[in-house]
Amino acid sequence: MSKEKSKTSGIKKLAKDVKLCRICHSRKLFKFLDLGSMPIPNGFLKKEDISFLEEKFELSCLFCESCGLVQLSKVVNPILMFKNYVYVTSMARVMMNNFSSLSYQIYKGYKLNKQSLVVDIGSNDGSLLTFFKNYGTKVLGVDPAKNLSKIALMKGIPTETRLFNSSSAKLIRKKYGFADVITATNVVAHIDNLHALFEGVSILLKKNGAFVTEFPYFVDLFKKNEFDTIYHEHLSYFSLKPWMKLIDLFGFEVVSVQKLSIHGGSIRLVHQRKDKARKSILKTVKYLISVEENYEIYSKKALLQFANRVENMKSELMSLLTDLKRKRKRIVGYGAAAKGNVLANYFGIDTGILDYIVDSTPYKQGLFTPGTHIPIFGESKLAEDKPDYALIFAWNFADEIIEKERNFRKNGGKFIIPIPKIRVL
Ligand code: JHZ
Ligand code: ZN
Repeated sequence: MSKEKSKTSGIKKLAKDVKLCRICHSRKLFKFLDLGSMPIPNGFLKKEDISFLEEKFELSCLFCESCGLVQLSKVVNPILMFKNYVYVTSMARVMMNNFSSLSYQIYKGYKLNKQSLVVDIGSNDGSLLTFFKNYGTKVLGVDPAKNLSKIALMKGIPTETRLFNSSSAKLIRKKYGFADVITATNVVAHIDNLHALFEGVSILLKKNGAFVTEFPYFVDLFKKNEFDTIYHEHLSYFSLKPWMKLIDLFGFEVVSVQKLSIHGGSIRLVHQRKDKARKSILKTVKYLISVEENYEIYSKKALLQFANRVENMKSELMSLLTDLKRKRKRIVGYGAAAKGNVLANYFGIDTGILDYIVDSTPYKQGLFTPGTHIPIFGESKLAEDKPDYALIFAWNFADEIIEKERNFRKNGGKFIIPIPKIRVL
């Protein structure tokens, strides 16, 4: 039997090197973090695929010395990563609450009505658009994942199964008309060609329309050691300074900025086309950029110190886990998060340490983690099996998980939370 992995065999180019900054096109890219090579973090495996060779890709971070954008050194072919996507937004209550607040803010703020069209880029299972639909607006999802578009369609959310760029924007405009609002939550970091994204937004958005985006904020990643959110799907790690440079190129301005706690710390930005008549919030943005500079996220030295902190966390967690194993403790994982696969692969946490991982996502149950091959079960296994420790890979949901699983601790179980610093509760 061939050892070639069937999933990748039809794809011509699996990955390409990043030579130019995707915002300012500078070549002055400084590598400050190298997490080695690992499989794509949502590349969960079926049992029968475990014996096949897994494709591994370099995971390194570059800092653009010209505009300040942090980006990966490799772009893995998006077809490989997103065609059949296992991450389902509606699984997490926190995400749904966030969508509820976003849709309320935009529906009220932009006085949307039943004629208004809201287009969501990277619409996943249609979770965000369901809120807008319930307010009575017209909605359209755009997402390349066939499996997710199907779910969205079943929920009554019309969805175009394709990547968003200038040509799909034209097609959508022709078919559905101009959009009053375009949303893009947790997806801009996935997009290689940011210029094409903004070209598409410019094509599709009404003159006074709003472009709303949310993405994990690099300042939080840096401050809170969230190195495991660095993975192949996330091509860029945005802070405001480079982002402002990008939107300026396309004639947009920020009209609202909010910090959010989701995904370890994110930012929500509302943009409109530049308009002199509008009271500018540039002062606020400038203040936030000065805060970024105070954190030294634009300093090569501070970025190298970040890389050092990651190394220290690796030795600390691994000595805790190996010590527990020496004491014959049974350890499992909680939440087969994509970021958990980065942490496990980089630190070397495999089935020698974890018996299994529990996860609420039906898609992931029965599969095995990429690279480390840890089996995934439903959450109920934790209560049935009563292991001694559960390492929370989905540390961004630690409060929600600990609250839900209070019986685990009542019965003597302990949780290990790896990020921002290692804690045992
Ligand atoms: P979660 C995702 O990363 C993927 P991941 C994506 N690429 C992205 O950009 C970011 O988010 C920002 C499970 N769980 O959401 C569900 C439980 O089992 O932190 C998920 O598998 N029980 C789009 O994958 C995982 O944990 C629970 O009670 O790192 C969490 O993954 C809860 C709350 C979650 O994202
Ligand atoms: Zn740049």
